[in-house]
Amino acid sequence: MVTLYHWEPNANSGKPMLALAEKGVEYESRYLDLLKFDQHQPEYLRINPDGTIPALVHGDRVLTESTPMMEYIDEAFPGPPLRPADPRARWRMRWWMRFFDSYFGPSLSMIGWSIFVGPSVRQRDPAELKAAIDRIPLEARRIAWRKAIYNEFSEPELAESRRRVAFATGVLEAHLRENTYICGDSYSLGDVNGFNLGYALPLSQPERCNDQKTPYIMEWLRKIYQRPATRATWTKGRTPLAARVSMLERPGGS
Ligand SMILES: N[C@@H](CCC(=O)N[C@@H](CS)C(=O)NCC(=O)O)C(=O)O
Repeated sequence: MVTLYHWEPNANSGKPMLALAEKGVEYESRYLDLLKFDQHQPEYLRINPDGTIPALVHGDRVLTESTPMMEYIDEAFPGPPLRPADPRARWRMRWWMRFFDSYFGPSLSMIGWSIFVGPSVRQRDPAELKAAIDRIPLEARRIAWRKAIYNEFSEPELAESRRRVAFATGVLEAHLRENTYICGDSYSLGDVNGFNLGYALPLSQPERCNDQKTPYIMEWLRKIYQRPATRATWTKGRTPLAARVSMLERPGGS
């Protein structure tokens, strides 16, 4: 009844994976290997013509866009609520999800594509890579792939992404100094969203995100990693990306 097409528990794919796990919804997991361009194959384009992941199929409905998809999951299935009932708290959750998706996430993603995605595929046959790029349906994704594969992210744009990551990390730390979770006391989709993009910050940005400079972010990440749904979801990863989560293990496992 529920099928999720996803890549690693990471950035966008991890959002519905973790939301479904928190709700206790069983789903058929269809892993698409982004590095093998599975998302641009005709079988998947019949599900999502944009060729981006994730996509959720629930009965005869196909849902795309990971953040509204999480809200659909919370609304459509029984299980613990993942959105606060109070209007202001819900506004705050959505404020943060917007900030994560439109500001923090794209900057981290550019850095990740330049240091992980590009180098992971670059050595393949050039003609095969060019054909793979030409098959990508969305222009914005074609541009991102081209820059990653041919190492064309410019130094000014990478510097701007690093600046934004530094700024966003500071905003998040300040918020978590005053709030246990994104919406205050209750765990919500805002935390699911933030964890997916930020779980590896202590490894990818060690000079900015660490126990001395950002103790509240560190505590928040460790607390979320202790949740059974998070642990179960991160075992579904197949690349070294997901394995990075183990750095959030508390000393002594408590
Ligand atoms: N706004 C979309 C973005 C989806 C997206 O771009 N996902 C990336 C993976 S994190 C993707 O599918 N990339 C495939 C590609 O660029 O070929 C969402 O939140 O679902």
